[in-house]
Amino acid sequence: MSLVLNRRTLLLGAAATLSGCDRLARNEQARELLFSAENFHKWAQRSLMARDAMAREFRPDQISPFFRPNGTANPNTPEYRALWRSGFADWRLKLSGLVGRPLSLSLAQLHSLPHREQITRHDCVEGWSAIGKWRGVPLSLVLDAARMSDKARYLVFKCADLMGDGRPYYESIDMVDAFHPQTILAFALNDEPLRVANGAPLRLRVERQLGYKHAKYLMEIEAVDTLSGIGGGKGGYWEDRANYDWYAGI
Ligand SMILES: Nc1nc2c(c(=O)[nH]1)N[C@H]1C(S)=C(S)[C@@H](COP(=O)(O)O)O[C@H]1N2
Ligand SMILES: [Mo]
Repeated sequence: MSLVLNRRTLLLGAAATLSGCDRLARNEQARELLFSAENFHKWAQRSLMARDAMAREFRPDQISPFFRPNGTANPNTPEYRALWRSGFADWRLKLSGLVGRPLSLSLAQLHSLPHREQITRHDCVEGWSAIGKWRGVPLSLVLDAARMSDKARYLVFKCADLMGDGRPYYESIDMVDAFHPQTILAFALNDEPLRVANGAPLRLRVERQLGYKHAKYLMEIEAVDTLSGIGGGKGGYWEDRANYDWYAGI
């Protein structure tokens, strides 16, 4: 199943289910509250309960002793090596596309934002899984800071690594996953800074999706209204290359 939604269609859906609320909607203050990005995930939760359910979280004693790296274990490009050498001091995460305020965030800035910690199970299509404790910034906070446009339907995650065929790894998610409370930009795994093998300095955790959606080595997040024209047009490296499902919900 693949749902094509933006914030407005979702809110309209939510409003439709709230019959008898017209009077409330006519009130300007209420309207502002309804349409503020800060409150978006709450509304998504009400209108699309299944999509917005929380992924299971585990206890510390259930953490896997080793979180196996998969796919690229080191981007190893000249650009990435230079960033790594400086301890990622010169690395920036760009927020671009359909946003009111494009951002360029340093690791220090991301560290200064509120964090979330979650112990979750990562499931790879190749048939293995691992439980890890992730720490990072809720993606919704960054999207609110960038004043994402109502026209945005997807976020595209651009990575630092090139794959065997020379194409860059990338992924994309819709707004339901973007504003999900467990969707974070993670910079730590098991209480240590993210290792290169697991996506340093920053990776996506999108816990209701299979492993390949969790883009590592993040460089840029672009808000777009269509995925056509990006990469092969199917929304991700493996979607383009091997016909993996774009919607890989678990
Ligand atoms: N940039 C980038 N992100 C990526 C990959 C990759 O090769 N490059 N592999 C994906 C796959 S298939 C999986 S299962 C997970 C593996 O994450 P890990 O290396 O921390 O185990 O990262 C995903 N994100
Ligand atoms: Mo995977």
